[in-house]
Amino acid sequence: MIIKTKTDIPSSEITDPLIFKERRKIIKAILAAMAAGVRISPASADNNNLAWASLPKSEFSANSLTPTPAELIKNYTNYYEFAFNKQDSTKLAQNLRTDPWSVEINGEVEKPGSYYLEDILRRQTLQECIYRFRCVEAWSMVVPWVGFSLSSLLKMVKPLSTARFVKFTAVHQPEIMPRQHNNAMLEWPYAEGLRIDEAMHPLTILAVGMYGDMLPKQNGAPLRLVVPWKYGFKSIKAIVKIELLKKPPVTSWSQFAPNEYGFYSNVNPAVAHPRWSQSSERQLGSGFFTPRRQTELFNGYGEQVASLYRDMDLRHFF
Ligand SMILES: Nc1nc2c(c(=O)[nH]1)N[C@H]1C(S)=C(S)[C@@H](COP(=O)(O)O)O[C@H]1N2
Ligand SMILES: [Mo]
Repeated sequence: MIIKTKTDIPSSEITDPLIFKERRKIIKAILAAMAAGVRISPASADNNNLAWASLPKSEFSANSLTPTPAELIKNYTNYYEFAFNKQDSTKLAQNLRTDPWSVEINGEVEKPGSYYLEDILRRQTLQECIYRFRCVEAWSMVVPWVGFSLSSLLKMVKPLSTARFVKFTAVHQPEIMPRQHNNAMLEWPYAEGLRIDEAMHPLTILAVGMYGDMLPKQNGAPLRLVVPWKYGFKSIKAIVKIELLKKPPVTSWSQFAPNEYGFYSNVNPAVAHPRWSQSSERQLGSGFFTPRRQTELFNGYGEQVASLYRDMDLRHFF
């Protein structure tokens, strides 16, 4: 199977079809090499997690944040292609084949093409990014993602000056995704979007791993977006297409309920969801008596991102 690419990647660097079957291994090896010096940290050994101690840390990884236990992150997932219920979506997501995987990148770029994930990864620097994650349903967690900045991928394909927005499209596989099969709720495939400056912001990453290992399928393997200052639904899982556009894309949730899920959807405690308050959040894994956390504007990343929204009125912001 040959995927045509219009890229400047020398052919020697494009994966040989003979090692096609080894893709998963290659990606694992890339992760491992990045993390040279695996050790088990006493703190996480209880959870059966390997802490890949020397994976370089993103400058935005706050040391003050304690990651939510992996078992919780892995078992409490929103993946509506599979199920509405968080346990069922975790289980059914195991049916997704994530290997081989390629991403089509097109639109307002100099180098459109279909890129194999491992060819993308070879050119990226993986980092550990410990980020807060806030779902619009008012729960939150802290996730130690492994990923690379979206901007460095976009730079690889050279956006044209006409590129003003980026649209992301998730995989469409109704055979294994029951709710796509039934046409339930959203227009499938799941699609999300960012303004180009949001996409180029260094906080915005594409994640391929979590807790120093490959991303679990239910958490969006093999490639998902993470935009930590926006509500979780913007962080689209299982991306197969990235388009650079002149106009704002139609996105699944804002198409479904425009008055509840806006295109921007920046975390904002002052703007209530029509059906519930956004002023506080339940932290996954916190004890019964732990008070809810006060939600912060831009999920606590205001210092980094507030300037992107200088001209906008935060009171009408969703
Ligand atoms: N393709 C796809 N991406 C998705 C979703 C989804 O249903 N399908 N759910 C979103 C929502 S609502 C949230 S809160 C996060 C959840 O990420 P997690 O399951 O890894 O915690 O994924 C987002 N990305
Ligand atoms: Mo969500």
